[in-house]
Amino acid sequence: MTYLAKPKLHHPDLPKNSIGLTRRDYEGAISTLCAGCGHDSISAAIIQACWELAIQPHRVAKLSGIGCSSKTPTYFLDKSHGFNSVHGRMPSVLTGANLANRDLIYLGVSGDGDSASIGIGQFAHIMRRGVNMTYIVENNGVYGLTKGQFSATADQGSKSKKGAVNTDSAIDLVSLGLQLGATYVARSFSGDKEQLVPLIKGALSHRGAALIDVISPCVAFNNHAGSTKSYDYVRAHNEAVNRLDFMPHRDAITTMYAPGEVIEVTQHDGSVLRLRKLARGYDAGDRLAAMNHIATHQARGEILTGLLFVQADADDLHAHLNTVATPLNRLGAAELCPGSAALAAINAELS
Ligand SMILES: Cc1ncc(C[n+]2csc(CCOP(=O)(O)OP(=O)(O)O)c2C)c(N)n1
Ligand code: SF4
Ligand SMILES: [Mg+2]
Repeated sequence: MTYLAKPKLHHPDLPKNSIGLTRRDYEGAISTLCAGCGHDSISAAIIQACWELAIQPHRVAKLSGIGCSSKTPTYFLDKSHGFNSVHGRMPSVLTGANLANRDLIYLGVSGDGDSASIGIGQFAHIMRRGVNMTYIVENNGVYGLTKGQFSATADQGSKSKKGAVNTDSAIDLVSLGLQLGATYVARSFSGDKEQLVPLIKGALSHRGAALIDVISPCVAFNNHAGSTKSYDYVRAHNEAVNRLDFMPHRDAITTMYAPGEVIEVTQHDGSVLRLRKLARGYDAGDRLAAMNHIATHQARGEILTGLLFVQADADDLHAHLNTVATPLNRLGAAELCPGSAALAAINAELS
């Protein structure tokens, strides 16, 4: 059985958010992933972020491909819209849904195989088009669901559980996302909820393509010595450039840190990203510097995490295409069919 409903009973005194919902209201079915799988921690972080933001679950559309990671939308937000697509094809389905109804909050969940192997073409185009979404890659360096083959994000020289050495160069998804034009780019670790939850909140409030690459160890096939995606390796090589505090626009903004240590970035919806700098001189507003910084640390075997780049005033695909503001399902016959005179005028322009 792959689907187990959670009992609905819960403690009557569970804390409620500003719309009267408890964390339980953002949960899904009981997970059937392996105990200790990093993906379950990411689901918990998504639940926490949506609860803290007081998002109405029915306003979220969660989309995924195929893989253990792509199964996870079943385990959170069971009152949201969901679409489990084909391996590597989530981005095109998400793009279509977003173009048809811009009023929903789009959450794409994918794996490193799903996004960096079979789906890399789709990944590239959704980033460069600036589709308004949060795109989370649950990155374990292997095809977990099909029993642990190396994926395209496995580091060159890293070892499989059976001892095979990966000879291919790794694709670094945050570098790729930066190069392709994503306007909110972050990396985190499934074992660091304190870092991950605010990063998800910031991404959900960002307008444009928001990518979060989350290193998420696969305990069944990629958590041994020699792997660069194991819990031990990531803990030992994690270098955070900053720590993010997220403040929704309705909260009063108070200054808690000395100037120089903190940068505040106001997003288009009025929410504020407060970045506590950890790396000296790191500027999350400079795309080229971010790419350089990532590559420098990668060469030393370090994994750079935090909010790596943000462009707060970014536009999205709807702005690029100048689409109508009303979702298509709310347009009437008059708007959808302007009549033969208007059609004749358009045809005349083209002749
Ligand atoms: C078109 C197609 N090709 C291959 C497969 C087999 N397949 C299913 S999941 C998967 C890899 C999943 O890896 P990843 O996206 O990294 O997810 P994980 O299980 O590691 O979370 C593969 C190759 C498939 N389902 N569909
Ligand atoms: S096989 Fe790996 S990725 Fe899949 S559920 Fe188990 S630990 Fe997670
Ligand atoms: Mg994987």
